[in-house]
Amino acid sequence: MQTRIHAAGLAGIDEKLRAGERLTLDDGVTLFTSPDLLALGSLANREREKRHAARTYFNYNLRIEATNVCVASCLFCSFARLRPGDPGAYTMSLEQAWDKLRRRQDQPLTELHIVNGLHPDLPFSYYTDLLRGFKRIRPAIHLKCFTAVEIAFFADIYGMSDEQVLKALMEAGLDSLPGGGAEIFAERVRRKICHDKCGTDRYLDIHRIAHRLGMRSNVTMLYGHIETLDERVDHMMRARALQDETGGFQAFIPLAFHPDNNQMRKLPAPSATDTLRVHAVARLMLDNIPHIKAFWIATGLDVAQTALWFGVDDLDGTVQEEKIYHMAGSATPEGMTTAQLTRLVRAAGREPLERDTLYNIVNDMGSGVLTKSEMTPDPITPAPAC
Ligand code: V47
Repeated sequence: MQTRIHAAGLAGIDEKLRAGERLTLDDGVTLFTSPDLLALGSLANREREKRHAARTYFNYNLRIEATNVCVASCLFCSFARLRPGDPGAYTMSLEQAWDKLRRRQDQPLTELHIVNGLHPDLPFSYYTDLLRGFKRIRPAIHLKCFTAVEIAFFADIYGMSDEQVLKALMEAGLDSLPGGGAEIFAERVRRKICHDKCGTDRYLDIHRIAHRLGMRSNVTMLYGHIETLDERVDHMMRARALQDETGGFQAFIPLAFHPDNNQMRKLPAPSATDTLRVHAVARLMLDNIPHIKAFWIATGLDVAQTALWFGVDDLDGTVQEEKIYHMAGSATPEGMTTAQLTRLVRAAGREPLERDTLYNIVNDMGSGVLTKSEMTPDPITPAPAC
């Protein structure tokens, strides 16, 4: 492989990685443009195995999208409907939303992942009651809810600061933030594809505040549309810079653009090799974010499985009832069982572990790696390298 890495023009980057040196924007672009996918993959795999050996994480989670009414007009979105009453628009009553969890009492769910459209008419109490109700039904469930874009929207329409919104939601049961809404941080792209929602600085600041308040969060990147390679690497570096400050990001999640039923439908979906490259480059650039997640609903199952050799150590979870990607053309199943995820990981020659949202191991799937130290969550501290 060393010969391949040299032939691919990646010897300098290889040396930097071996020396524990940080990669630059130019290095990231070089990685993207190097023709040898396997050379790139082997570098990313080395970094992945240094952190996680063969371990591959997933969790038992359920999605709830309580409303798709949304005042924003993101060009890539197939899920949102502008006004209540528009064809396909829906808003669940609190009882309807809570029922989604009640009906799964027999399932060992550990996480509820909730994201919504930006609904102009609901009161703030809808969201706090929503969280309180879920905790009443299942006190131990982890509530990973509301993107930074939703937090900014709540602050603006309910006349609160971002911090006040976060504190009020935490008081009602919020445990962490998902990474959605990041899209591409470069202002050029944001202006074109999502001009009327919270900008990059505010997105990052909301995560900064959430980390300061003791929550963990994720960060995503929507790729495969109009962004340049420089803009992809710049996006990763902005996430890396905030992680240097706070240490609160758990996972970086590249999200493959899906073109069905939205205003960018003329663009092709990103290829499998592009998807493998993005995940591999993310592993190499993001030396301080512990996990690189392949969201199998977005990548497809086969590519997610292959990505386990291209820097990825996390497959999200069972992801039952996902809507955003299925409305945009994802052909993946509506959800996976832990047995199916386990088989998929083992078939790739990796070691499956069921985790909770904070990466405590809840089921070692028979591998015998469950130890007390792995069950203790890491405290949040600034972590320049992991
Ligand atoms: O922000 C919307 C993306 C995101 C499309 O934190 C699209 O664990 C592709 O954030 N094609 C929401 N992508 C999903 C999300 C997420 C997913 C998995 C795990 C986590 C986590 C968060 O979905 C949006 C947007 O970037 N999106 N429409 C589309 N047509």
